[in-house]
Amino acid sequence: MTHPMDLIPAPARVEGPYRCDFVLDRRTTLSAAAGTETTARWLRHTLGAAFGLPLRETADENATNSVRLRLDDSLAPEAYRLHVVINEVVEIIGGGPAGVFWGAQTLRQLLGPEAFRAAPVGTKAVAGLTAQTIEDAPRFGWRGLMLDVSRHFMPKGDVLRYLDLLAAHKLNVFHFHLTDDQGWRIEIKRHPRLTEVGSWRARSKWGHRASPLWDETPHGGFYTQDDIREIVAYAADRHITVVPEIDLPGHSQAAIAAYPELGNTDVVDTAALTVWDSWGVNPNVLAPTEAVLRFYEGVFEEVLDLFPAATSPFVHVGGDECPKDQWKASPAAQARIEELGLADEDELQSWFIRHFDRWLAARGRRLIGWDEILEGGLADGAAVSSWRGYGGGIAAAEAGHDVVMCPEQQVYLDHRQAPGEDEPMPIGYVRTLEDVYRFEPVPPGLSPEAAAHILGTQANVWTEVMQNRSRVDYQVFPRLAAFAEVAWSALPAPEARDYPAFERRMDTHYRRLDALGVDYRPPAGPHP
Ligand code: TNX
Repeated sequence: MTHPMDLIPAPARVEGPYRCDFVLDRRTTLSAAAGTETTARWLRHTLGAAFGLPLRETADENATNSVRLRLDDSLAPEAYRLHVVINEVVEIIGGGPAGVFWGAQTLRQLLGPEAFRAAPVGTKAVAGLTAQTIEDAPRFGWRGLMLDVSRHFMPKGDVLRYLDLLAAHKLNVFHFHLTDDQGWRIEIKRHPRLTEVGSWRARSKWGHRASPLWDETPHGGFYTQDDIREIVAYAADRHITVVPEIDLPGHSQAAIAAYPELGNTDVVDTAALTVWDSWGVNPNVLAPTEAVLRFYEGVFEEVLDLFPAATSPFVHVGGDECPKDQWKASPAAQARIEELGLADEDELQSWFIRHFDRWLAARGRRLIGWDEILEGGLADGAAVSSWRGYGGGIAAAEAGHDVVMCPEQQVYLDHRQAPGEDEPMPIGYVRTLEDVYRFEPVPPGLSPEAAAHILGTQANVWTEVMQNRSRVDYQVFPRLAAFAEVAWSALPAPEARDYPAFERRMDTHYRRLDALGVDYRPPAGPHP
C-alpha cells in the first residue's frame, strides 16, 4: 500500500493515514453526481482493467462500500478533497469536474502501482486503501507538455497514450506542434497537398552519414480530421486543453514544398524545394502577401472547427526562428514593407502575427506564440511562450501579456539529462532530474502584477532525434514527474526544495511507470 507521501505531484495537505483500511472489492459501488460522469467512466475503465472492479452505479449517495464523486463549488475548479473513511467509503469532492478528475488520479496512486496496469493483476480482485484525508489544488492553471509530432510523426495511439500520461501527472495542457519544416501533420481539406506532399520526407540527416542519427528511410504520416477529433475528445475526457500549433511565418518549408507560391518566389526557386530532411533554423519562410494570409486563414478555419473553443481557447501560431534574409533580398517583400508603412523586416513578422491575432480574436480565440513575437511589437491580446530563457516572458508579463514559462535551459526535454558519452541524446544543456525539480517558473523580482500574468509552465519535447515512442519516453521520463510537481505543488524556493524526499517518492513512481510500460531513463543511467 502506498504511503500518501509517495504521491507525485505532492498534494497540498494530508491528514492521516490512519491505521485502518478500506478495501475496494467487487461489491464496491460508485455514485457519480452530475458533472462527475467523465471521471466515473475513467475510474471504471482504469480500475476495471487492473483489478476487474465493476464499480456498479448506485443512486444512493449514502451507500457504504462505495466510491462517491461530487462537486462543491466552494472549492476552486481544479481543487479536490479526497476522504477515505475506514471500512466505508472513498469520497472525492471537486470544485469542478476537473477537480474530481485530479482527485481520481490521486486515488489511483493510493491504490498502488498495480492500479497503473492495463491488464489484470491476477486473482486479486480487490484494491486496498489507507484511511486518510487529502486536500489539494494546483499552483498553476497551465501545466503543459508540448509534443513535436512534425520532426517525427507520432501515431494517433501513441498520442492518446501521452494524454493518459499527462493526466496521470495532473498536467492539463497539451501543446500539439503540428507543423514544421520537416513535416505537416494535420489534414486540411481545402489544401490537400499539405499532407499529400508535406507529410513525407525522404530521409533525416544528422551530422555525418555514419552517425546513428542519420537515417536514409523516408519518414512521414499525418492525422486525418477524424483522428484529430478523436484526440481532442480524448483530451477533453481527461480535462486536458489542447493548444494546436500551426507555425508561421518561419518553420514553413513543408508547406512551401507542397505549395511553392507560399514562399519568396522572387529569391528562391521554391518549386524545387522538398520537405526538409535536415534540422536547425530554415531560411525558407512565407512570403508576406495577401494570398498567403488567405491561405492560412483557410488553414485556421479548419483548425478552429477541429479544436472547439471550449477545449482550445488558445491557438498557437509559432512565430519562432524566422530568419529575415529572404525578405531582405526579395524586391516583392521590400515593396510590401513600404506599402504597409513598416519600418523593417521585424515589423513584417509582427504584421503576420498581428493579423492572426485579430483574426483569431474575432472568432473568440486567443493567440499564443513563441517569444520572438515580441520583436517588432506584440499584438494586444497575444500570450507568449517564453522559450529563450525567462527574458521574453518577463518583458511580456511586465507589458501586461499572459505568459507560459518554458525556458529551454530548464525544461526542454530533448536536452540531455546527464553528462556522459553514453547518454543517447546529443543536444542541448544538461538538465538532470534534480535540475528540473529545482526549476522555478516565476522568476524572482517580478512585480506581483506581472507575476499574475504567468499562467503557468510547460515542458517542451522537440523530436529531431527521437524516432519513436521509446526514445520520447526516455527523454520525457522521469523528468516529467519532477516537472509535474513543479507545476502543481506549492514548492518552496528552488534551493529549499527537498530533492532527496522527492527521489524517495520516485521509488514508488518508477513502479507506476513500469506498470504503465514507460521506457524511462533508468535512475542509475543508461549503462550502469
Ligand atoms: C528551438 S523552441 C526550436 C525548435 C527546435 C528546438 C530544439 C523553438 C520555438 N524552436 O524548432 O526543435 O530549438 O531544442
